[in-house]
Amino acid sequence: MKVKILIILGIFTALLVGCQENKSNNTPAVQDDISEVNSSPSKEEHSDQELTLTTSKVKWDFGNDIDGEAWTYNGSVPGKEIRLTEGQTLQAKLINKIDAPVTIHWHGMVLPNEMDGVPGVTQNAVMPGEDFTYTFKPKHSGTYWYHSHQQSSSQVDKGLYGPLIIEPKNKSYDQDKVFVLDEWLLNRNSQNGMGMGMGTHMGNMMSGDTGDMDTQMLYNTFTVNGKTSPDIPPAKFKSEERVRLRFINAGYQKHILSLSDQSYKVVALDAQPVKDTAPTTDLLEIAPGERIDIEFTSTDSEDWYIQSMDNDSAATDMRIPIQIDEADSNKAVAEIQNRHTVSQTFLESKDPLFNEDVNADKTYDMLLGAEMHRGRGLDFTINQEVFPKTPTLNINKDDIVKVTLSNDSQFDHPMHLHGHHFQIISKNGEKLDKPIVKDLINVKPNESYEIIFKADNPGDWVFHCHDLLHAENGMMSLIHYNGYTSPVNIHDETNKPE
Ligand SMILES: [Cu+2]
Repeated sequence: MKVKILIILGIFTALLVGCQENKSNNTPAVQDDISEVNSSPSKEEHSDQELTLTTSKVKWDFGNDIDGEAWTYNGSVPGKEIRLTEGQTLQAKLINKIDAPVTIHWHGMVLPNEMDGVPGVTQNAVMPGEDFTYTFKPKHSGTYWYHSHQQSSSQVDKGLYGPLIIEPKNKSYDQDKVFVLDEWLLNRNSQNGMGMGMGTHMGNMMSGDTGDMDTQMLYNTFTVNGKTSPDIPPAKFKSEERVRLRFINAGYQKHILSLSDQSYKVVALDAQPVKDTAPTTDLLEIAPGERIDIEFTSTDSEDWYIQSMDNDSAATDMRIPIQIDEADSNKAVAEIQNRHTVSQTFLESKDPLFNEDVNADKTYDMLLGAEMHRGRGLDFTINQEVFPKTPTLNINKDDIVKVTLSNDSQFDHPMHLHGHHFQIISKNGEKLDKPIVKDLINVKPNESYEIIFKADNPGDWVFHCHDLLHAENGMMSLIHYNGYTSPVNIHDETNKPE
């Protein structure tokens, strides 16, 4: 099957490059009704949370009469939802019961380098039958997730991921739900996945947004918390409840979500709180690896859906029923027309890293490219090289580092920096007047961004595209703190950090 995919992908990318030249049976993992409002601080608040994450292969029930093999943490897709309160330390023992080496990367977390879970960079991959204990104390509340970083394009694709939520000490909401989005290539009874992909995505090509077309063509099923519609369990709210929804994109293509006529506020991006904004009914666009938190007060109108507005035949799979207590049960799929997507550059982080213009000690230009190679398919490059030949950014502790990301390809590149937050300071050469702090920025074709961060967490860190298929095919680089010596060897052949 993979050969077939590569051939079709090859044909398709040749087309695009040409254009350019002319110009499982399981219980649901995510808990319901987790938070209690105004609960008094529990005794456990400052104690450690110890847990075990055991990898296993399962036959997973995706819903809608579709099943298939998944690789899991603790037997479910997504893996166990981990919740801590600010101030708690997490101690997670990974036990590997799969016949392949694995790790856990704690996506978005600022933590000590040796806990970052990148094989060959921060640790050796955890071999079958072995274990590794990760211990760290999260610095900031927010929405995070965890996933394997060993051959991650394949292992995350198979389901080795889960949500990690750090709750603030004072909550502003009554209900808190996590939705982890993903795409799969599955055997669907009445449909031929690959054929369907090629045909329907041509429509997308015509509409102009082709940024993740290469990846879209590989999948035929969308899931939310491991389930596909109509088997995504409803989220149930009471009228007048304050609701927080946390969206995590664990897949490799961006998703556009409509919240029907429910007006809401974006309250956090990549776990960074944003300043209060006017409520909106705009569409939410969430890039691979990204997290967006929203809040709203549920009203006693009729039931509704959160639904994918992706120009993709699998969009109807991604439809989350919202049930309001005592509402008319006239659930209808709303017609959503002419809505914009929320522009992140209009939002403002509550806690900027830098309050004023600062001079960078180090600057680095990262040119993101794609190059066709006969026999090998498409390389995704940084400054015309593929990892591990991509240039390493050598920095000193306490440097202020400015990176200019420029996308010279026809594909989206959601670039993710490990171990640090960065502040976006300009888009397409224009300075942003509102600071935005993130750990991932989706750089679309022909876009450029300047980002800036403080080198305050010594180690070796990867900076890579979170379309993990792109990372696998080269789009990854290292940030190295001068004087730091990694305890592990990237050239050890069992370690596959991409
Ligand atoms: Cu990419």
